[in-house]
Amino acid sequence: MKLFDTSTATNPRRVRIFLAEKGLLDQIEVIQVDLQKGENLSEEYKARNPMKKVPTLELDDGKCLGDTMAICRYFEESAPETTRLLGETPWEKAEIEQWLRWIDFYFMVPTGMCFQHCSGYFKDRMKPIPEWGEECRKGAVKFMKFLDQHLQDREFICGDRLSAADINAYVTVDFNRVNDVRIQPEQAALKAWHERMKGRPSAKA
Ligand SMILES: N[C@@H](CCC(=O)N[C@@H](CS)C(=O)NCC(=O)O)C(=O)O
Repeated sequence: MKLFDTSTATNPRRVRIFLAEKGLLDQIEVIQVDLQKGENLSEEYKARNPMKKVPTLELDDGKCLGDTMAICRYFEESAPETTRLLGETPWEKAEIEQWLRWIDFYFMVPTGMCFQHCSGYFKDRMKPIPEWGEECRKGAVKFMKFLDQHLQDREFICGDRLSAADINAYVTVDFNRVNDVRIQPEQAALKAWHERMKGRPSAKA
């Protein structure tokens, strides 16, 4: 299996950490895609992922998945003996799904939009609107406050063990450094959770 990855990008990092937690990362061939050079825009890449984004997973039979959580779901289902990261009971699965969607819509999207519209990183392929980027920055700041409150007296975002919600939120908090959105000194619960996540071997993936 091949994972088309960009080591500095947020979405592929979610997959790498997810696979590392399951002990599956070393079974995958990782292929770097240079986004700034536009390698993801080539016809060859587009044939694998029509959205022209990373990550993409290519199975040994040539089938491709071009979405982070679809890739994670594939491994959750195809390797049931590994650590469950998307829940086991109906409640756990639903609660994790809720958080994954909250994190995507209210944290990851504003974070990505702030980066794209304020930095102009993709100005060769989109028109940056810095005012919109600034609005999105506020969304990321607000979600980090919300996370800090949620994590008072909790070790993990959902239930009492690690889930993909922790992984996705952790990766997004980390990426916010490029937007100069940081954990505030008074956000002790968020900081402690971030330190715990950073201390896991998977965080290096
Ligand atoms: N919903 C997609 C989003 C993937 C995505 O936006 N990836 C970014 C990197 S983090 C990308 O490939 N950007 C390249 C571009 O927009 O040209 C997923 O979760 O897989």
